[in-house]
Amino acid sequence: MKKAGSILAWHLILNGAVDAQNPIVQTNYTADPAPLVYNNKMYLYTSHDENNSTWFVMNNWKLYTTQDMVNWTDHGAVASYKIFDWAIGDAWAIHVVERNGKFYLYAPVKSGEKRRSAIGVAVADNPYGPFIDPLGKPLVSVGGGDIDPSVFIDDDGQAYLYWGNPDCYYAKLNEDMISLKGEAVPVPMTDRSFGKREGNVKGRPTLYEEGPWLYKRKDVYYLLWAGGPIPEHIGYSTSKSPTGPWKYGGTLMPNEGKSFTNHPGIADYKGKTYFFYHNGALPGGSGFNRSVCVQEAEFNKDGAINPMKMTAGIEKPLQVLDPYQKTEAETIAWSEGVQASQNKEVGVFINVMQNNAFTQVKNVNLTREGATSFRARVGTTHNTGVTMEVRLDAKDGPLLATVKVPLTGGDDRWAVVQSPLQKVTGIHDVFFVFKGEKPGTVMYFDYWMFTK
Ligand code: FUB
Repeated sequence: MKKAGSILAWHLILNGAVDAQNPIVQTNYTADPAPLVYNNKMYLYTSHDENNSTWFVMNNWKLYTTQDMVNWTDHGAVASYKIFDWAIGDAWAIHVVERNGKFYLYAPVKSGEKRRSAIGVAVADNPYGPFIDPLGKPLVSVGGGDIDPSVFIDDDGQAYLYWGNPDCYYAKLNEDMISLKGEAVPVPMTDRSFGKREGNVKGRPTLYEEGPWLYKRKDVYYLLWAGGPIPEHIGYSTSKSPTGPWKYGGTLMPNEGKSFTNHPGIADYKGKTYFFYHNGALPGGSGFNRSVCVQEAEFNKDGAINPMKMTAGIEKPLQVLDPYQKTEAETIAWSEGVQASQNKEVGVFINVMQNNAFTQVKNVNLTREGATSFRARVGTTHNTGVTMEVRLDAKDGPLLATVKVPLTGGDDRWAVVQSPLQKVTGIHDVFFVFKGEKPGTVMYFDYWMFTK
């Protein structure tokens, strides 16, 4: 068994630190990606595999956001299964959608009364929560494997909820988004719709396993799903209607990546289509220690989605990052040796776990003249020369600034420190490299900015 926190001491297993982007999050294990585009920003809700799990140990859901698809900001846990009074655990795959300025979180959790999964809905006034259960009971409890809810709102305003493992169901939602319009409808499991499963089918006659995600492009409806047998791949089906009949479209992503599950999510953003999935690619990764990933999806002229293999992620940021605005330390393109933590004093912050740990922020716009100093909110519990270096383009790249981190005494006590900054211009990656000899609690880092 690995020690708690050992996931943070990993070294890169993809293309070398500066180029990799997948998995999107290196500071926690995350699974079941559920993207939401709202007000020109990509929100990514995930489930959260607790460190060193040997089963699905999942208690809360996390939120990450980006505007450039490479630097992701960690907003911490935005809800847990405890928002549902009737739930006793199992914060599995959620989906959050927006309607008329309200945010609806559909969640499978274990019902205390039924001792099995049921789907609840919780509502918030903004994407960050708090999410409140308006029903005080499950929205769906059919009993046929009520997990993996996903919601799609069609152009005519009708919302559809899909879910289920091993059966797939859909139901229409009323405009209030918290009640069903009519009954749950089982989706016919035919070879034509979901492909034929070979060998021992064990009550699963087609390739469909779980994780249905409904998406529309032009006039075609796509149902993406995780397919069996285990280890899972991602398959998809298409239809002219949001309720089928479905036509099997083939394998979208074959099984790979050290997780026996996979889980699709897809969203259009700034003229591109992004496909989200998960694997076990981080050190310590496995089917119960998963990580969310993203890459671009491409469509053929006939509407088929190009099959894809797992890649290192998005290479080209969609926009530059402005260093003259306060940026959270937990806005990261890539990191090693740091953990995201959260408290009531500063919200989410970075906890540095080892000497030479670093975070990388991509595509920082330094073309504007005049930055002469670097400012950051930091802290440490040590008085043994803890420093934070600001470097250009690599973790051993040109040194722009060195900040001495004062002894503050804990992650509830912080200091804003300032250091002179070397003159620099152009668009660069910025690396924060942390130096200190006390493994586990080197220092804390909350935000940074360049100033005149
Ligand atoms: O994360 C728990 C379960 O694993 C999800 O509900 C499935 O989709 C699979 O990813």
